[in-house]
Formats: sequence, C-alpha cells, structure tokens
Amino acid sequence: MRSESLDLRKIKIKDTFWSKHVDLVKSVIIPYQWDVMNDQIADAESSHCLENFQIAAGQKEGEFYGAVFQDTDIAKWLEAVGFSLAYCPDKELERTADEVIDLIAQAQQEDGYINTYFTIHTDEKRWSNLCEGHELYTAGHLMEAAVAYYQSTGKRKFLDCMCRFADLICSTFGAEKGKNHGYPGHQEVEIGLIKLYRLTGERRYLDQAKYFIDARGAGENYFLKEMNTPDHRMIFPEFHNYDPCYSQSHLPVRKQDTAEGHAVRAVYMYCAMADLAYEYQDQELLEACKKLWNNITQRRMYITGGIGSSGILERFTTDYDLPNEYNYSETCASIGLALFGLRMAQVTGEASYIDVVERTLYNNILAGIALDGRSFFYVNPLEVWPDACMERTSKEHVKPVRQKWFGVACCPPNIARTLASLGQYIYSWNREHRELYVNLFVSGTAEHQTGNLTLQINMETKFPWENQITMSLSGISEEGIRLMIRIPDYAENFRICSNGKKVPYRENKGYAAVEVKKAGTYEIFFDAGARFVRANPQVRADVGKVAVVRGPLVYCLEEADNGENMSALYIDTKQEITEKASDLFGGSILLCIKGERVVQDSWTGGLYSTAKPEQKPVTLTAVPYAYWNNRGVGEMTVWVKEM
Ligand code: FUB
Ligand code: ZN
Repeated sequence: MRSESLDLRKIKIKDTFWSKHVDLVKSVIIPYQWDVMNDQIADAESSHCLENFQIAAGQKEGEFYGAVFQDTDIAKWLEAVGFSLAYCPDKELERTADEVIDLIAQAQQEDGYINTYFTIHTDEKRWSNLCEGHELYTAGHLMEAAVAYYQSTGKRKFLDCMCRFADLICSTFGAEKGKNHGYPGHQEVEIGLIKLYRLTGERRYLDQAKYFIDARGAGENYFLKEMNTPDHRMIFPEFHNYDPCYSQSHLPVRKQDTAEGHAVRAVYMYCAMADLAYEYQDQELLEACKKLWNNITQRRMYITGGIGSSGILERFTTDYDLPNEYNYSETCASIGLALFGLRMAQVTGEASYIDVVERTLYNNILAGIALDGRSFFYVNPLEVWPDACMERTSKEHVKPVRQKWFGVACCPPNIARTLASLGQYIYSWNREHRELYVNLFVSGTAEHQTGNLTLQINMETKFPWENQITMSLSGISEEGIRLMIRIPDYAENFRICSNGKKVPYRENKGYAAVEVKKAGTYEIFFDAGARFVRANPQVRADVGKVAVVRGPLVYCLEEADNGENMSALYIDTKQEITEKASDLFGGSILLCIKGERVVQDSWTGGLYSTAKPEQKPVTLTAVPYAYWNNRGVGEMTVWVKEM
C-alpha cells in the first residue's frame, strides 16, 4: 500500500525558512494574481482570464484574448485558494472564489463542456485539434482545483461541475467503437481524473485516465492523423513538422525509457503513470516510471532541479546536455518533477525520490518567485549576463529579471498552488504499516487521525540554516507506530537521540526507521556543511567548474557581491568554506570563498593577444540560488572555474 500525504487542513507551517514564502500566498500572491487576472496591474502582460469567462458565460460581449489554455491560470489560482483555505480559512477569499465558481458554472455548456476559447470561438470545433487545443489540459487543471476546493470547504458546486465535465470526457473518448480515439496534446487531464476518482470513488474516471495513458503512442499517431484531416487549422506555428516525441506520443508509454520532448507534458504524464501503476498494481508501468525518473535525475537534470534544457520547444534534449546560460528549466517543469517524485516516494517508500523533490523545491522552484511574491521567473538559467539576454538571439527566452506576468502565464499560478500545498511534501502516512514518513524538515504542527489513533506531531528546526530537528509525537496508541525519518543524501553523521540517549534505528530505503510505542521527543542531527560539487565530466558545460552547495541549497555568485564578469573568477577548492549569518533575504547564511580573479586592467591586448593577464586573490560571496535577482539586475553564475 502506498503512503499518502497528511490532510492539509491539519498541517500548520511555522518555519524560519519556508514561512516567509508560504505566508505570502494568502497575503500577497493570491490577491496579486487575482488583480492580474482582472487586468488591474499596470505594466503587466494582460491576462483577460476572468473576462474570457464572462464572455463565455454570456455576461459580456467581447473577443477571447490570450493563449488557448488561458483558463488554466484561474484554475491554478482556484486550486491555490483551495489549499490556502484548508489551513487558513478566510470568508472573504472564499466568497470571491465562490463567485468565480459561479462564473465557471455559467460558462459551462449544457452537456458539461467548459473551455472559454472554444466556447467564444464558435467557428472552432471542439475536440477537433487535440494536439494544440489544450481542452483536456485545461479540464485537468479545473478538476484539480475543484478537488482542492471541495476538500477545504466541503462545497460541492465546483466539484459537481467538474464531474459533469469528466462524464462528458468519459463518454466522448475511449477505445470503443464510435468514440474519439484521441488523447491529450498536453497531459494533465489524467492527473485531474485520478484525483476525481480518489475523491468520489467513481471508477470510470480512473479507467478514463488509464485509457488516455494506454492509448498514447500506441498504433497510428493520433496527432499526425489529426493534422492530415481536411480543414485542419494549426494554432501554433511552431507545431509545423510535428514530431510526436514532443508530446511523448512517439512510443507506448511503457516502452519509453528516456525523457523526451516538452518537459512539462512529460512530467505531468509521469505523475499519472505513477498513480496508475499504483491503482492497477501495474509493475510494468512502475518500471517505466523508474527508468524515466533515473534518466532525468542521473543525466538530464540541473543541480538546481531544473529540467528541460532547450529554450526551443521547452524540451529535453540529450543526456548531459545541460548548458547554463541559455537553458529553459521552466518553473512548471520542476513543479511537475516534484509532483512525480512525491508520487514515486509514496508508492515505493524510497527516500531518494524526496532528495530530488527537496532539491527542486529549495532551488529551481523557489527561484521562480521574488521574495516579495510579486514577480516571477518562467525560465531559470544558471548563468546570466543581462546585456546578452537579447531578443532574437539564442538567449531571448532568458529574462535577467523576474516579470510581473507573462503572455503565457503557466508558471506564476503554478508556484502559488505549490507553495500553498507545501504541506503535502512534509509528511506521509502508510496505513498498512502504520508508518509516519518525515520527508522534509519544516517546523510546525500536524495532526493525523486514523482508526483509534490521533497522532499529534510537532517539528522544530531552523533547517536548512541549522541541521538539528526536534520532533515530538503524542497520541500514540498501544500498537505504536513506525517513524520513518528521511536521511538526506548529503547528510553525514546522521543520528537520532531521545532524552539524551542515542536511539537505534534501522535504515530502510533511505529512511531511519524507529519503532515508537509511546509519546516522546526525538532530536535528529546531521552534518551538511558547505561543500564543493562537481558535475559528471560528460556535462560539457561544467567541466573544470564547481558549484557550492550547503544542505539542500545550491549557491550562486551575484554581481552585487562579486563585481561583473563571473567568467573571470576561479575558486580555490582546497579550503574550508566560511559561513556568515546575514540579515539578507529575510535571514540567511552566506558563504565566503577564497579565489582569484583575472584582472581586466592587466589586459594589454585588444580582442585577442598572446599576453597572459594577471590574476589576483579575491574573496567571493555566494548566496542561495533561490534568492538571486532580489537586489536588482546583475550577472549571476552557479558554476565557477576551479583553480
Ligand atoms: O502548453 C501549456 C503550458 O504553456 C506548458 O505547460 C508550458 O510549457 C507553456 O508552454
Ligand atoms: Zn510554466
């Protein structure tokens, strides 16, 4: 039996590291994104998201504006609201959300269909362009939002709307004669359907998700066939000469063993595969998930947990192709990776999945949002020279500053729902084995009610600044529970104590397993000081370079501390890195590292010369990558040449 995340309503986060981000969800991020979607933020890309719904609902006259999947922005916003209301009830916010839900319900068609693009564009035939139309992708995000909203408020209206839509999808698509034999051009509906099934118990939703996964890449490619139908109208010019790899429809999913194509599509699909592998006890599907996971995390992932290295088509490329200054590493792709990793950890009980989840949460995902919660990165480079991020060049997708919004705005509300649901990553419970998994070290309280047990959990820590965690457990019944504490892959000298005595533990799949028979307090310690990390030499971009890492945090050098031209810097790795507590970024630890700089003034040549410039000793300051670009525009790099 898999383990499951604890109920978000019962988790309170009060953490030195995370609270300053998580608390912003309610106070800033949700209100800010609401204003954007109502086109109330000056100088931000326009959204028109709410207005599209008003037009589709017949409340207003007007034209559709935005991407075909513009509806997903409000869907993810509603999901974030649902998560936030779970642990932070707010009547006014709930009223606003109810109004949005009323609007969505009004825009829903008689037969259950919801999509403002296809509703407003009456000349476009629904389901006629599955490859590009995003109707199923949009449906999936709305389903996820409806589940989250029901779980926190108990209100059924949105859920009922989405069940009607799901019913329409079930009766429209399938292998049976007379049904549409297609599958989504952008995976996501599978995740939504599985969540609907898990909430309602309606088996047809699960079977429908399975159909979409099984049909993908089997037999004649649906999208190529679709493109050849008479009167077919393309939506995206870049889809000409369509390669089925782009949407992972080049092979049946069970035969795929390398991560190909568009990264967000891929990881959302892998999430559904992991869920289905569990629900149908499908070992072959689970093996495919493992192979795909290993290919990503051992060959195609940045040290920051970013994935999808190509700026063209937002896609995976080939093993070890991890350029630093024109990569993509879309925030949504890392969010999908975290969701995939959590599912794999819960199905297999293996901590190594959470090592990656933690890596991407603390680095690539967190870098996606400014410390004030009002601007965002979509693309997450590991090296930036702002002057070179020019339009119509290979770096035109790289923005050297976070943006207020985007024309394609998938990432900002995705970050909102991720921060709002951070609690899902912290603990899991395995009912069969009575195991409490501690995945992330985040201070706060949690409660879990199961059978005759009401488990109370209190975690206190200043992680990642300090590597000491105090966990108190109470409400333990006679049978006891097994505490499964993750031993991070970077942790050394991991130990557990209680009442001043060492607690023996059994290591099981990367977790320290402790039998707990009564209420008690446990102290967890490990060493995870700052260290230099090198990449596999196959990663051409990083050969001869080092990154500086402390615990789960990847550090970077910024121009604000180190001057311009990071390529002129070298790090001396034969030294102990000095840590410096700082008030910067709401409290953090900075790293001071000795190195050398090529002295520009000593350069006597023009563009090229046989002369060798001088190098002088410097002390460099590194800051957490997640916080880069919170002090104005400037150069930044993660990888630095090693002396
Ligand atoms: O296609 C929908 C979303 O827009 C994708 O997930 C992102 O990569 C962006 O292209
Ligand atoms: Zn995105």
